[in-house]
Amino acid sequence: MKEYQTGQIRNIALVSHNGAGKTSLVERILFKTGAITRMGAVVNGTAHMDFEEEEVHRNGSIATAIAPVEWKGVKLNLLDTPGFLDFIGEVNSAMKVADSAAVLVEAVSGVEVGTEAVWAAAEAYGRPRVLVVNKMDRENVRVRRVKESIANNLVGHFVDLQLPIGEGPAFKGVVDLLHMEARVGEKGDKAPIPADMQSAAEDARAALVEAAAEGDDALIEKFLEGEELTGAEVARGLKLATLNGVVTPILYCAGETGVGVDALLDAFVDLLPAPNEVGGFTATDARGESATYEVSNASPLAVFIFKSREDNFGKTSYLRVFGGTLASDSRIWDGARNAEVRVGTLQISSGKETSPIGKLHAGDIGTVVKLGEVGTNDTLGDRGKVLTIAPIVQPDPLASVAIHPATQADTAKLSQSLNRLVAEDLTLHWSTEPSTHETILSGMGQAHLDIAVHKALSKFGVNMRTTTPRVPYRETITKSADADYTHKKQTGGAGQYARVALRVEPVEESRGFEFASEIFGGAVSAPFVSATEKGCRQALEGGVLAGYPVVGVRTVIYDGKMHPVDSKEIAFQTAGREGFKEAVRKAGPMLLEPIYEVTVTVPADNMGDILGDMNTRRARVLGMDQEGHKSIVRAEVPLAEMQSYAADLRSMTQGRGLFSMKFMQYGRVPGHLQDELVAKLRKERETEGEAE
Ligand SMILES: Nc1nc2c(ncn2[C@@H]2O[C@H](COP(=O)(O)OP(=O)(O)O)[C@@H](O)[C@H]2O)c(=O)[nH]1
Ligand SMILES: [Mg+2]
Repeated sequence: MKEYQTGQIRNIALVSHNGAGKTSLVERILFKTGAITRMGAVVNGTAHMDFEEEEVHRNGSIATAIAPVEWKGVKLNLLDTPGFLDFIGEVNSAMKVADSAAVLVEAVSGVEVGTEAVWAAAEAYGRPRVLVVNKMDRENVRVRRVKESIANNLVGHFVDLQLPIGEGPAFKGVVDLLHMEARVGEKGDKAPIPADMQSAAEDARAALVEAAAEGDDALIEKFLEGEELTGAEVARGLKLATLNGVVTPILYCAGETGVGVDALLDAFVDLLPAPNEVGGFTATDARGESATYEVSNASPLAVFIFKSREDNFGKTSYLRVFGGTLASDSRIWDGARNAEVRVGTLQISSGKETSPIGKLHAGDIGTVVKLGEVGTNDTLGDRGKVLTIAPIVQPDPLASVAIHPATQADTAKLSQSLNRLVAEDLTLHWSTEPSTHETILSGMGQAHLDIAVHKALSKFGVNMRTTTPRVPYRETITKSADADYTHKKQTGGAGQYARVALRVEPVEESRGFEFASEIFGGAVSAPFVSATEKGCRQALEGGVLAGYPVVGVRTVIYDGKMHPVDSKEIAFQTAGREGFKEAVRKAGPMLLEPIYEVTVTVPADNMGDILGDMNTRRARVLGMDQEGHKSIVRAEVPLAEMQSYAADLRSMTQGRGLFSMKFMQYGRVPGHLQDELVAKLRKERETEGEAE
């Protein structure tokens, strides 16, 4: 592919609820623009944008793929994102590098929960957008109904840029209200407006002109004075109104059949902004000062990595040039690591196909292999003028599994392959939980985690089994207590002797563990006080109830006794450890559990069910809100009650509910549940011990 100047580029994220037809639309566009000579299809795994093994297998997208195509001399970088909510991370990264978004709405089902989620993402990034009513050819399409659904569920000022000619299987084309002409058939041939649509088209045109006037003060003045706006003024006004988000134009097409697609591409070129039309990019310099720079070849070099992908050939970095130009076979500076990075051959990627390119101009998107340590969210630039672009903001994880490598060989490769998985996907996290000795993989939902586990096998050859993670409980005390403990071993060989008198006191759990000495007169020497503390700390790792870490305890050693020969550090460690346990046992020990702040957004009709269900989860409702047709509930919920929430919420709301959760604090397990829970956890520990 040739080089394009900044003004000849459009970076457009295609976003929607799963299955609205983004990948099929891109396939059609690739075909229409001559990028491919045979149309593939999502359903049989041959769509060019669904090339990952998992995508072919599932017949749907799980990752963002790029389709660079040329239309009317302009390069459109179409970012085909996955619609499934588990992969919202891919939508966020696409939004980061897109200058606008095309939000697809399926003509029969209308606005769905995923539409609202991607709408919110576009809003969060301030991206101007058009709304594309797609699959217009399906049985049972009712344009009136889909427009109602848009008006009821999305916040915006929507205005028809087109009128559909026919609906359902009778869908033949669109009336372009900007040029007042019809575009019909698979090729988008120009034709006169059908006679029976003439008056409707005139009315719709009037509404469009009014909306266009809103884009510019001079135009609105002219409009209000009753003067006719010229065609060029309407086009310019509409572009500005769209850019500022005061208007969202609606278009109609059937991506798979191609009807309406020519007019759609025209609108992408004419209405959506080039990279240098969106008000620049913000970055911080080496001194930490933030400023806005023009997206221009003349600006300091700023290359942002928005995606990394590994396969057998190594790592591919997907990058967007925000400022300056980036040339193949050049050197570039990695400010974060203070190191020079060699850039090999730059590529233009279309799905999995790549072609080399000599240079990328400001605003363009490309890929390069083997950037070494460089990863997603890094900004590369000039050594003398390092700029940093803010990282992509990703949501907190919603689901976790415990990972168990299948064999010894898998264990050896586990952490390396987990590191590679999370480097590719920033909504995926892994850690080891010390209190349960489990390796935890967290992500956006069960499907997300299943796919990650599958990828570990297919890409890195690591086989792992998953289970529901154990809740990382903690233990604490509820009152003060004392212990006077003597450790004595004086039979045969060298003896051991230590006596310690300890007091444990409850303190705020966040204070963890504190240790103090109130020894006066040298009953226990300083090194043995330290040894005692060491012993107490050992005991913290596994509490007396069920072996979970102990927090919120202050320990005071206030007396003790040494033996002139048999006292040694190891003896005081033992006495400290055992004395601490004894004191804790008397201090009303109690289990603590992690509490999360959960936010649930559902259609208002579901509010009652959600609240009722929250009651069964030991939740404490913090607040309720109404936003349009949506109800929002915020509550504190113990993690133990949230393990299957994604699936439960889906069934309570027919998939129309969304939730997020964030760790808040540890809280006490209610008294009436303690004994049973402790018994259960002890049993688990025993079986775990046997298994090892
Ligand atoms: N009738 C009809 N079906 C379509 C159209 N576009 C896509 N589909 C079908 O809708 C399903 C989902 O399409 P896909 O492109 O994977 O949607 P995506 O999830 O948005 O990428 C597939 O079975 C397609 O064959 C269309 O324009 N008309
Ligand atoms: Mg897709």
